[in-house]
Amino acid sequence: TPRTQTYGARALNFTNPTARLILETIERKKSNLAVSVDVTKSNDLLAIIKAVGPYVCMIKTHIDIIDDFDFSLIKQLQNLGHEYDFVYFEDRKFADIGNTVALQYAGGVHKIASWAHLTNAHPVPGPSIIKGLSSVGLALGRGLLLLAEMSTKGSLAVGSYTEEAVRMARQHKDFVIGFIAQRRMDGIGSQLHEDVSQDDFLILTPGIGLEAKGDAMGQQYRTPHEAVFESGSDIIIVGRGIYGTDPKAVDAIAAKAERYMAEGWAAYQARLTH
Ligand code: 6AU
Repeated sequence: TPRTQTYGARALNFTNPTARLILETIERKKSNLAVSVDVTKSNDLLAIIKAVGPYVCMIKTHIDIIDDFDFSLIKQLQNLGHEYDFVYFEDRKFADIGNTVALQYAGGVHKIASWAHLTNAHPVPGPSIIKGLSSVGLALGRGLLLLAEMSTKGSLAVGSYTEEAVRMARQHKDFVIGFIAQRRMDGIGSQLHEDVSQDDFLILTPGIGLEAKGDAMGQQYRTPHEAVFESGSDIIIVGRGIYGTDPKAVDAIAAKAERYMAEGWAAYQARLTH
């Protein structure tokens, strides 16, 4: 099963080019760490990416929180992506009808589909949201994650909602490559007549921290070991646990990234041999 296959071997389980690129990048860099850089100044964003670049397979952005955004930032991001060999995940959390999300994904100020390998969507509108986003992203080789679960206290994405999200993904495997979730979704959302034994989805898990247990606004943290070894997650998403409160402290930020990378990789290796 995917849980005990190497990242490199799992690349062959996917036809989507972004899924393959992510798995190959993880294998090459021996890092299943994605750093979420939720800062509001372009210069801070670039400085943090340079500091953590060697240790990550992926950088996650919220491009709409950048106060001084100018599209020239995108070229700089892409250059860093090539220099340090990682992919971009724009955490846009689309949640509207197909026609609207297609416009939001392709255009506006940020033109997300033109540069982000990966983005995500809430399954709340139903399959039409996948249709809308794939009308833009599929031909570009992009990938989509569905938010099957959330890390926050009191999340409504549980039970049959999570199951339906997985079912939606199974019906659109060319474009939906995985989930934002707290655990593997294997076996969930399968119906008796479907052969799901060959199904592989990437599980990206936010809400990861080694020190804090949560924040003042409902975020909840688990350790890399809990996520990757116990719950079978594939990629840990770490934000404030790495960049802390001072975006200028780049040496400390690099050291933290190295530590999370090591923890994430050790948990994966333990999972493989267990
Ligand atoms: O490590 P943090 O708490 O500083 O940041 C976590 C990041 C934030 C959230 O917007 C995002 O992960 N996130 C998501 C994603 C990635 O979709 C889902 C979720 O359930 N919880 C969560 O924190 O940028």
